Amino acid sequence: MSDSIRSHFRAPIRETDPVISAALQAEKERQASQIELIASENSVSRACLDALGAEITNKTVEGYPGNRFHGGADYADVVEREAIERAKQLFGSAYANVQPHSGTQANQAVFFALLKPGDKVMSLDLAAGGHLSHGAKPSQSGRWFDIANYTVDRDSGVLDYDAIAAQAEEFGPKLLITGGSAYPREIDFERMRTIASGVGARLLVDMAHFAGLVAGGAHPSPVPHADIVTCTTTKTLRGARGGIILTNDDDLARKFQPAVFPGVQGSVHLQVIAAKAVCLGEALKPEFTTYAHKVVENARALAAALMERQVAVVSGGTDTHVVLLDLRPRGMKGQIAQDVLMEAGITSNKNPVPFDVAKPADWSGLRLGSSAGTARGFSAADFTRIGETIADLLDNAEENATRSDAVTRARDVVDELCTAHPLYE
Ligand code: DSN
Repeated sequence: MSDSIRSHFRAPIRETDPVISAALQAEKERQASQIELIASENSVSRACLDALGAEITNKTVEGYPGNRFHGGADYADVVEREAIERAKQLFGSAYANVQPHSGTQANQAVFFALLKPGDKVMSLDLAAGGHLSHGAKPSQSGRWFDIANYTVDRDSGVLDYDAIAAQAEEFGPKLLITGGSAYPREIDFERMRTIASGVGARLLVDMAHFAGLVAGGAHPSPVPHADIVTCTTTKTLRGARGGIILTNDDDLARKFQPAVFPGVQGSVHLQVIAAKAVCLGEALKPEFTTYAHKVVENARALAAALMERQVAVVSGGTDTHVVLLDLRPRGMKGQIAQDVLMEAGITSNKNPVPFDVAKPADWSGLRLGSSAGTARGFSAADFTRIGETIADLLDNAEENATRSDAVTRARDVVDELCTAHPLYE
């Protein structure tokens, strides 16, 4: 074997590519030393990371288990079949497609299977917590389909089902979508089913954010009520980046197979399918039920600590992992809040609040989430402390005289909590 071939198969990245290796190492250290509150993030298991770095990444397959376009697919089939069976078992659905590369592509495949360009779709407004792939103007779904958005009640910040029913009656959507990226409350799936059926629409529930809570029994399941459920495996499900489509309807299942491949995707990312199988397997274990309940308990502790310090929380609390701060009463932009938290080592993201302006730089919200902190072992008391620390940062964010002391105080809390709860070796 030549030196160059030996090196190709054996030399670690730290020897072959110092630039990328250093960035990966720095990112690992960043995650270990910062408190991660971005609601769409989590910390996957060592086993998930192992799957993502496995040699199965070399394998090209198209099609589905038992019916591939390429040879040598025996182990690919084992992995994908296992992922499918685990997803079906975990969520109690008759069909699962685990190939979508992301939640957006899962939704794109559903659109491709059920709709023609110009068809009517009704979904939750982005500012009220919806998702880009549900018909936002800059996305393909917003360009190719006739979209109407429903929103939340202006006073309570929660969905107004009577208003949604009236709007659906008037608009007549072919597809009604609920779920999204920042709606913090439980959705009445039964009511949404009734509204969809009343106007002859299919109901799609995008549970990308709360799928892990459903898996762990900490949130009602949309699966018995929706025609289609999509999700990612990333967020509360604590796994690899990627999407899943679920349905109990055989006709829809038959449409989703060709809609994913070759409809909107090509070959399968098998290393990701393996990691999805791993995280779905983890979510089937009793420990995951404990984790999911703690995620909600911790988010509630975070929201309560913030509200105690006069930080407004959209809808007055949370039923999930999401805590959405409304900074309008403080006259503060989300970007300012994101920046001061970041300076202290707390990662979050600016977000619109319901009825907010369209321009991201002027959004008035800050989205927080408890999934990643809970994964590393933070307790409700820790989240109370994090809430108090964030309130202190927000109180001083725009005060030149006191900002840097507040950041120093917060950095001490972050260091203490991160040191007490290490991540990977
Ligand atoms: N939808 C984006 C978010 O919630 O942050 C990415 O998953």
